[in-house]
This record gives sequence, structure tokens and C-alpha cells, in this order.
Amino acid sequence: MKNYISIQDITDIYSWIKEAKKIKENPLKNKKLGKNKTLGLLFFNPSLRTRLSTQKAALNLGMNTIVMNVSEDAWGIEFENGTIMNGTTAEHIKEAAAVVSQYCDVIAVRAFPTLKDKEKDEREQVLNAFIKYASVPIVNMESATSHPLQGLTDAITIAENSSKKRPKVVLSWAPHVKALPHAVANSFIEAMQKMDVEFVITNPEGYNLNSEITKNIPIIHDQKVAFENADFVYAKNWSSYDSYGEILKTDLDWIITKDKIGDAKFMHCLPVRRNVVVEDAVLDSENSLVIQQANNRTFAAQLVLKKILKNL
Ligand code: SN0
Repeated sequence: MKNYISIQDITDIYSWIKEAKKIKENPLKNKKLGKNKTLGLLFFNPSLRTRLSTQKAALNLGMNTIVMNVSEDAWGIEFENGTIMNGTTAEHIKEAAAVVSQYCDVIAVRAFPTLKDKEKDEREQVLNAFIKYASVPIVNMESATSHPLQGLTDAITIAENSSKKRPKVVLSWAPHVKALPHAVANSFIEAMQKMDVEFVITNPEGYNLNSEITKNIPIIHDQKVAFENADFVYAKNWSSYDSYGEILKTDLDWIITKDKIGDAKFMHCLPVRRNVVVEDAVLDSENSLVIQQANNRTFAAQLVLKKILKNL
């Protein structure tokens, strides 16, 4: 594998899950694979889990890491071609990506969407510019439209926790005070489409995600109906896709409660706003998988880096 850009880069999800579980049992087994190799992590947006777990994964493989908060500490980068750069941007991605490629063997990038310009977000301007102008492999650490390290993590976590052959998994929209990206939901959907699960999405009217991604999956606008017999409830807020980036609902009707989900396992990518997205009683219960999910971020990233290193 060269780049890890989307869930579609996963060839056989069950063999990837199996390999990730093996890595989890013995994380230092391939400690020599990344010797003298450098992973550069570039953040255009905040991060806690991604930043630490991806570095941890690299360290487990014996790699060195270099981390930069690009939007705060680097020169403003220009992504449009042919611009007369007399404004706020000081260097072009053509130079920036080529330069960073000389310091790093693999580059990982986080770049959230604008949530204002749908066309720009969907063409993945930042991530695609790195793929185009860097000369080393690229790992997506959450782009405008996808978060494949999270999606892989979620697949691993569901496999670890399911006693049934074909569990029922529900992706539920939940309230939030800010307009949030679609990336986590998109990659979760793509991961579930590759697994043998009964999968439904529940969201309020006006919050349907990109139909090219949701494809044939049932979208139920009644949360209570969707939650019937659920084994896993995955909560996530996203801003409207049709009224792009808008918040259409501000009440807490769709908050996840113990009463609503019963014995289902609760999942969320974190960070999560308590008592807005989900009530304390759920997060503090035995049925919450959020800490285990965050732990699995390391092994998902380690599997991806291992596959890239083997191909260098
Ligand atoms: C991001 C998102 O895509 O929803 C990152 C999730 C991994 N989440 C947020 O931006 C939450 C911000 C907040 O203020 O709660």
C-alpha cells in the first residue's frame, strides 16, 4: 500500500481487523521495521487522540516522528494555482510538500473542511495537494470528507465486542453546539458497508448525509424505531449536508440517553460533549466503548504504517 486516504483503501476488512488484533497483542513485534524512518505529522486543526495515537503507533514500529501545527506555526500555505501571492499566504503547497518530503518518509495530514464551500471540500483540496506534490506516502488523519483511521478503529472495536454473527449497528445523529464535519460519519458508514452487520442510520429530516456514501442504507428519521434491538449505537453530530454546513436543530431531542439505547454498546470517536451529545449515565456505564475505541486508534494507525513501511 502506498497512501492511506479512505476506507476504500482497505482491501479485505476482516483480514485487516485480524492483523490489527495481532498487533494489539504484541505491539512491539515489528519494532525494527521503521528504524531510521521518519513520520511527519502535519496538523491544520486540533487533535488529541490522532496526534498521540499515531505517534505512539510510529514509535511502536521504531520510527521517529516530527509534528507540526501547520496553521499556527508554519507560513501560510497557498493551495490555488496561478495566484498572485500578495496576500496572507507566504508559500505554495508545491514547495511546502516537496520540502517536507525531503525530511520525512511518510507524511500524515489533518485538514478539516471549510463547511462553507462544498465544492472545495469535496475535491479535498488540501489532502489532494499533498498527494500530488509530496514525493512520499500520505496518510489521511481526517480530511474534509473522511477519517479512515477512525473508521478502521471502529471496525476493529465492533469486531472485538460483538458476540453475534451479524450485530445490529445504528449510526445516530446527535445534537451539538457547533457545525461539525461529515468525515467521521462518512468513514464509519464506509467501514460498516464492508462488514457483515445490520446497519441503519438515524438522523433528523434535513440531516441526510451525501447519498453517494449512504447508498442503499436505510435512513430512519424516528430515532426510537432505529434503536430497536440495537447492539451498537454510534453517536455523531454532523452539520447539514444539503444546507451545507448549517445547524438546523438546536434542541436536545436527539441526545443519547440510557433510556433510549438500553443494553446497546455506546460508541463515539471523541471528543464528546457530555450532556449535549450523550448523557453522563451512558458514558459512565459499562456499555460505553469510547475509551477502548481511543485505544484502538494506536493499532489501526500501526497497521496502516506497517503496510506502508513494508512497501517503501
Ligand atoms: C471533529 C469532528 O470531525 O467532528 C473531530 C472528531 C475526531 N470534532 C470536533 O471538531 C468537535 C469540536 C467541539 O468543539 O466539540
